[in-house]
Amino acid sequence: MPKCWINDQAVEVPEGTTILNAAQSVGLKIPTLCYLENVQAIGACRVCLVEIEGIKDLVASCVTHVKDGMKIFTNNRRVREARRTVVELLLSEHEGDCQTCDRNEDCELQTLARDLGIRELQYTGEKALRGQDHSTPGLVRDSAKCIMCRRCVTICNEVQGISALFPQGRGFHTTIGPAFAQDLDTVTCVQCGQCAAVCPVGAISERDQTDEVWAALDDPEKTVVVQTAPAIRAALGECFDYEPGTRVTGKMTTALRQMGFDAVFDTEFTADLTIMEEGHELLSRLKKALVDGEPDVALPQFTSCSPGWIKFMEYFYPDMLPNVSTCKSPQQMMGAVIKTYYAEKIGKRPEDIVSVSIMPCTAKKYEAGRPEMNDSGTQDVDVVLTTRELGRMIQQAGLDFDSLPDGEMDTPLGTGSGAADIFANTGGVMEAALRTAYEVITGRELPFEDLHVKPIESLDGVKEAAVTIENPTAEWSFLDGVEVNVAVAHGLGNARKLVEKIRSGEASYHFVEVMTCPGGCIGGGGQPRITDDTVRQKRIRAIYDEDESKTLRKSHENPDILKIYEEYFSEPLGERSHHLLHTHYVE
Ligand code: HC1
Repeated sequence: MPKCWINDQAVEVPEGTTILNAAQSVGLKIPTLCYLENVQAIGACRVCLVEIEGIKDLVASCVTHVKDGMKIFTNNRRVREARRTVVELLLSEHEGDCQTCDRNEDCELQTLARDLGIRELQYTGEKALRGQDHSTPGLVRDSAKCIMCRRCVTICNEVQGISALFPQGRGFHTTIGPAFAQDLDTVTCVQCGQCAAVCPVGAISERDQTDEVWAALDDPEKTVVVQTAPAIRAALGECFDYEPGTRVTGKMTTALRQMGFDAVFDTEFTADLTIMEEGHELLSRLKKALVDGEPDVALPQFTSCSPGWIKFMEYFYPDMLPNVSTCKSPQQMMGAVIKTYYAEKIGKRPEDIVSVSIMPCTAKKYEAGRPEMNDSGTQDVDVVLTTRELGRMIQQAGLDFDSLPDGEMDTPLGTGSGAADIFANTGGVMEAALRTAYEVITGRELPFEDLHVKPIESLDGVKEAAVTIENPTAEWSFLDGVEVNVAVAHGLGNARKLVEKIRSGEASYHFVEVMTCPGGCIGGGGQPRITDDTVRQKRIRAIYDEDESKTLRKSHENPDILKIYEEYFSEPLGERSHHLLHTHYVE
């Protein structure tokens, strides 16, 4: 192990460790605007400069490896002045409308300028002409704020494998965006928002729709109903400086009620409904293939709750769309249920209701506006807000989040099982489905410790598990001894690898879960911004804690789910379900 001295402190690190990581390992922070743990280390921003004794020029610590005997200075006068100059030059080019920027007080450049003591701009002059892009429902780009850090380019190309963003032009006139300076809606952008989640400044953000929601809340003629996604409860607290992974379900519910929502519902209710529908859809496909001998049954079945993934399949693998479950996402099932079943219960017409959802995802904004999502006769979900937008609304409402008491969601659409909680984590939809499907087939509980399917719970990009069916009930006897093979991918780059293997026949499964974002929805593009896996892990743990804290941990045992089938849908895959809960996707 090389031993070096960082600011006179002896540090031993494994071979190949960068100076940036070595400093972090002993609690020394070196600022950076372009580094992304495990994803990008390119020394583009030059903010992480350090001095090495005996070397003339300062070096970028994110791309320089520690060598035995190195003497490194991370914060001496020379380093501080160089860093300051780098940031002053970035500020000279940056569109500095900080007071009105949605990243005000949440901007890495602003924070760094403050930390470096920059109080006035040293350099002013010509600014490159760069434009704005409002072409998509999910995202807004303002290139005048871009600092060319390349984080968005790397995440879009190397992690998501979408390749919608590139550096173009040269030198001062370089811009980052879709090829030939087109807008995002002309390229294969799936609006996952991972670019917005890693952008250090306000160059890419979610489309802000908070004003639309305030207008609805102020309209006495409207009943304004809100649903909250599983992943919000593990991350919203970060908007109020809570430790990542603090569960804030109760405070969030109270905040929403105090802001004026007429009813607060849980997307987890329709996550449970999804398991009922999607599980039965899978069993029906298996029956057609194994009993009826139908030749063209599309297997494996792919999950369909993540809208970026759906768009990905439509763009890149349209021939495999029959494999995608016909189930709408839980967000869209809730939208349809609110404007039909719930509307009937409260004696309202669908057009009298404004249905708002709080999602960790920018693609959900796009999903809500898809033409297929109007089965109530009006748009089923009217407005989608991200976790970050909800955080801003709570601040605008003047609520002291910390002192809010815990509230309970409303009935009948506010109850979710532990299986629905874990939808937020990569592997969670699959585990939830197996908890129910195994029990439907055998009458017995999934035979895994604490109901967890451990092989699919990690942050590995592609994961597999197998469950052998033993002693099924008479109805499912054709599955006796069948090993059900499942796979899980998160992040679209991993999804592409998995789909390619399935397509080529190299791998074969019965059921496959894909979530668009790294880590699943807990790492969604609309969540409080993160640049490393530590926060993802904490959110994932918080979600499993929520699941394990419940006695209701299986979707098919949710009493309100049983009730809605009894009162409204009759049975999974029935006629009304077909109309309201399922859809089809187009090439
Ligand atoms: Fe998700 Fe889903 S898990 S897609 O990540 O299936 O966004 O949280 O709400 O719809 O339930 C998102 C989260 C979310 C849906 C559910």
